[in-house]
Amino acid sequence: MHQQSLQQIPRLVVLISGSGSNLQALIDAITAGTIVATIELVISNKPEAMGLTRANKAGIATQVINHLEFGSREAFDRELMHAIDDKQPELVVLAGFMRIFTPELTHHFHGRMLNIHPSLLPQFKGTNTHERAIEAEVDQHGASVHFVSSELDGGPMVLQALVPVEDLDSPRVLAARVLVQEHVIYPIAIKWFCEGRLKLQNNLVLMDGHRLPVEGMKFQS
Ligand code: NHR
Ligand code: GAR
Repeated sequence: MHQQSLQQIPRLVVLISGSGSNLQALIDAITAGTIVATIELVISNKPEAMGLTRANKAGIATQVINHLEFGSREAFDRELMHAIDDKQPELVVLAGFMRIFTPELTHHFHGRMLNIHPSLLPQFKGTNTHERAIEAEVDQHGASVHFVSSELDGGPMVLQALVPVEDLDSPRVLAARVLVQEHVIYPIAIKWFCEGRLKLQNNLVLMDGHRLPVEGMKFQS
């Protein structure tokens, strides 16, 4: 029997900074019934983020916590933690969120915060991943879903999508090709978490009770 029939419907809080197309993919999966969960709140650190409009259209509560209004990362993170904790979510979803967290926040949400990063980690941590992948002339690029830890883009790996780099790719074209795959794998990983199939235990990723390889599962469409 699925966990969902035994327990409450999982509550999610989603953090964004921009377009929110990964948020949209999640909203669509919930609307379609593929994922059984509720998005309790969408938080953006940027007041102008397009993702806020997407949330509003879907009838989801939104909140802006503008990092520019805080004197330190610690103060920003404390406000963020309070806003998230207020909703008591089972899972916090980073969907194009662009502010690095303090260890205090990552420890607080250990095992219940997922991120999608636009590269095949551990390659190309940080920003401008598509430019750097083209510059490095790699054949394979992609996206990675991982649990968030205090090590930037270094937390335990869940699922990776492989995307080919073509000869004449610009960063924009490559980013768009990767984004299509992000919209496939992120809802899958979130679904697994919501069903209680995906867990972090003793800093190891467990899927249906089995340990995953360190590079996570591979997804190729
Ligand atoms: N925080 C921690 N501690 N660990 C992670 O793994 C995190 C994290 C916060 C965000 C997302 C990550 C990504 O997927 C993420 C993972 C922002 C930056 C960054 O350099 C890097 C990685 C990620 C998010 N941010 C700059 C900063 O000073 C600001 C850049 C900007 O505003 O454009 O915070 O890529
Ligand atoms: C996505 O490609 C996501 O992987 C990346 O930003 C884009 C957000 O798109 N995330 C990061 O770079 C995190 N630092 P979206 O707002 O349309 O979901």
